[in-house]
Amino acid sequence: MSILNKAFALIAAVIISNVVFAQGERDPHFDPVAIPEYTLPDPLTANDGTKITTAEQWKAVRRPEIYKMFSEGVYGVMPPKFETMTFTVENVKADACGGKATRKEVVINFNGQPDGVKARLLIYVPNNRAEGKKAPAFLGMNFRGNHTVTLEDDVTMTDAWVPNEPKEGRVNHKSTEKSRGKYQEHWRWPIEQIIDRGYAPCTLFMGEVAPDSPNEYLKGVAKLFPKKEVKDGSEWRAISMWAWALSCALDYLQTDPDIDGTKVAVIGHSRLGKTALWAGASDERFALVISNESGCGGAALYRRPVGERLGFMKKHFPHWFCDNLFKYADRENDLPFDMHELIALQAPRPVYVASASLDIWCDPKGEFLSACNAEPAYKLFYDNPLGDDVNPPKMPAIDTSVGGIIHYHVRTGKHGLLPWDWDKYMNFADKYMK
Ligand code: GTR
Repeated sequence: MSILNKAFALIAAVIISNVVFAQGERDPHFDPVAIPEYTLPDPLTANDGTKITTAEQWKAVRRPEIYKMFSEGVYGVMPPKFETMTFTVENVKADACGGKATRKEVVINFNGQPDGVKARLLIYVPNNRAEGKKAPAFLGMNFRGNHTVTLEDDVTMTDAWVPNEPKEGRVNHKSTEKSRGKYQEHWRWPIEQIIDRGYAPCTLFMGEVAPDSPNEYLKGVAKLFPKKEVKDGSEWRAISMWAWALSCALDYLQTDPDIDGTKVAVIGHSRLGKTALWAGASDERFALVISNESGCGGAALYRRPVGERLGFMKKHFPHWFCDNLFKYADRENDLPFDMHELIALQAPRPVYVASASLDIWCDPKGEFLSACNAEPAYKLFYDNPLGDDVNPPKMPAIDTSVGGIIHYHVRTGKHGLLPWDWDKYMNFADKYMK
């Protein structure tokens, strides 16, 4: 080895060991080289061995089979929605964001009872629209409350449980005035950027639906349902509750006179990216689905032992997934499905999967391969769903948005949903939602 090569090797070792060190408990699975061979389940082989060759067979036979595996084996079974659900529009402001948008808050009362569980949907409709034209929309949850994603000081502050962070104005699990507009830099909803592109940003706080804590998550919409007596490991958990609420929010959006309810994209980052994929799979009315760095339990393939693994999730996030999934902790290769089939469930709708170059925890390559391996299902509907510029297993160049109706990018940098990502999502949406 030349001196120069030795120097490079040393620098690489230092960088890798720093990443490992920084990841603490996440160390054991950070190993960019040792990926054993694996075979992905074929999305087009039905449970009885039949080969699926047409879109009709996919819709009637295979899609329901795959959906059932994810429902009973990953996120838990969602109950039906209440026919008595109500929506009340409040706090309307016609000249929000310097006149660019009309803001409204919609109180969703999930069972319509006076003491029912409620969540507020925050909506900004762009004012600059052609006469009578309804706006396409992006719907997704936020991490810390609607009042944290906007600088407007009259948006209702959530009184739901929040994780403590005194520096950001969250104490005793409650939000304070100090938390207004303090949305985490990397989890952002760039409201004006979205409005300027002609889309309506629509968001609700995950904690009003199911607080994001193993000890608290049953204190949201779960309260509305009787406890199941027979437990078979498929009971719904927080991600299913969040996805269920997104579908309730879509019910409202389809009635809003200013929104085009047939053009609503569902989007989410990280744990909410897992949620967006599950919401898209569960409610086919979503016109387009976006997974931003959803990682393990989202787009990333379980069969690649890179980044987060099921054993870690079982310990830290037992309230996200149903118990049946955790039976596969440390034996992910035995799973009867893999996450490319969750992407396949989005077919034939446009789907965008994205990663960040330093976000090893989410396994960018696993997310990319998952998107690519959803292709057989999309091929039942389109000639060239991946487009000409995607050549799996080779990762596309960094900071390049690639693909066809299945789209992908890996952005430079860390875990986060940045304006750059939004720009690419809106370029993609422009093709299908305008
Ligand atoms: C991490 C978790 C990931 C991801 C992320 C997030 O701690 O391990 O699966 O969901 O949180 O949501 O930001």
